[in-house]
Amino acid sequence: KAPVSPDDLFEIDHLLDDEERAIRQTVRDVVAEHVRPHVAGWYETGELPLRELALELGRLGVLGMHLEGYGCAGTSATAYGLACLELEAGDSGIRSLVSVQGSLAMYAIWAYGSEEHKQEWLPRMAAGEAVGCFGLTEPDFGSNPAGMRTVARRDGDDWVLDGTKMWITNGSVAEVAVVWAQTDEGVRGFVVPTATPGFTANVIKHKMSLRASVTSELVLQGVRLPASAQLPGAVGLSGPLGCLNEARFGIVFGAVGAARDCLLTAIDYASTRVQFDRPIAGFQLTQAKLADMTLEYGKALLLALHLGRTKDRAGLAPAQISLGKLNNVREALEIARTTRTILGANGITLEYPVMRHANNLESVLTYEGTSEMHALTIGQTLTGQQAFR
Ligand code: TGC
Ligand code: FAD
Repeated sequence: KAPVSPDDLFEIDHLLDDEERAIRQTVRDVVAEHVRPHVAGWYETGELPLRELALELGRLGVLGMHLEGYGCAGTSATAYGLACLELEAGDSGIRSLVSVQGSLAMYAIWAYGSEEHKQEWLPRMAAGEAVGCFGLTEPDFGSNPAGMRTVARRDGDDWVLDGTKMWITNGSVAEVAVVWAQTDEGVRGFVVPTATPGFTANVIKHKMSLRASVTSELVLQGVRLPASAQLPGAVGLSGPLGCLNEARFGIVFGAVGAARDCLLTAIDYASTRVQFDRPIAGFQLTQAKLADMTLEYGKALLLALHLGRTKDRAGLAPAQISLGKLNNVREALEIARTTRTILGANGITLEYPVMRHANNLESVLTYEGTSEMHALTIGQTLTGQQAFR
């Protein structure tokens, strides 16, 4: 009998409508043409043509695609998730570019910005003509952003920002940074054009993960901004955490894309690699690995689709997003590692996508809330006991 693909085994296509299948195919085609042929090279050199990619992704319409108005497509959350899945099947770094642009920087402006902020930035960001970044993490405050030291002080009508942000995706290429800072009234967000005097961004080098992505340190030294730079709708830590909900949701789907790319690689390789005079796919131990990986892949995809449908119908509580991020990134990483064993020595090279995905997923496990933070969020919801502090 002809082999059946994991998606067909789970009858995934029947769970999607025509528009969702069309969006999925369009993004898959663009990834096949513009990402797959080049991504191993970008990963190896640690350099990627981010500007051209942003414009291509803008033409594709995925930058802020789930937002309404201002040049954004206003698709469902599920459709956005499916796009993230296809992008991350190419590389987590490409999905990161889209997450940070659409779900963090654009979402912050869309949800909390003034009409002037929206008019000024959103259409250009949706088109990929302006790149955004999101500065929450600091050198000494990652999981605990409440402790941030970056400050915004009033000086007459102006704001003056001082501080350092760390591990900021797109930081040194961005035209605009959404920066979170302490004020006398608590945490507030600011729209900072990166050309403002006192703003500098330094590329973080020597990464072993997310190498096809730009990660930077932001230094703000006396960055003077007009009163209008503050995001009027963001009050307290719920401002940045509200943006993280959007980006984490994209990762719930995205991680499944990286897992699929590994699983399909494993099936293909095992079918053609011959040892002891037969394809290794014919050995029971290999089949057990493929079966277990397919189970976890399918369960992760079904969970993502369920969360997508729930978000589109009624919205998601933070702990529900944590369920998806914790499970799907953890299982994707496990699938990448098991695939690596099936590929033997070939698995450690960039000839195959597997080690690249595995290394990327180490970052995905940590950013947007570590797996421990998501476990604690779920634990808090189940027990009513807060165990962070
Ligand atoms: P806590 O006291 O629980 O809450 C403070 C205020 O925030 C509200 N809140 C939320 N609001 C919206 N969405 C959520 N998920 C929320 N969680 C909490 C809460 O109701 C409260 O509101 P209010 O009005 O009473 O003030 O906060 P806490 O300080 O105890 O921290 C909670 C914790 C640990 C869960 C949170 O700090 C956290 O999530 N930490 C992880 C930090 C993180 O994820 N950073 C990510 C940085 S961005 C990034 O990684 C981009 S990677 C690139 C890419 O995406 O590709
Ligand atoms: P820490 O918070 O120091 O945690 C270290 C370990 O301690 C983790 O295992 C953690 O789970 C554990 N831990 C901490 N507190 C507890 C506790 N209470 N209980 C149990 N365990 C605990 N940030 C941005 O703001 N914008 C970006 O664009 C961005 N992009 C990123 C891109 C990459 C490639 C990476 C790697 C990170 C990026 N980040 C970004 C930062 C990311 O969000 C943080 O790395 C993450 O939130 C974790 O913070 P940390 O690295 O300081 O780890």
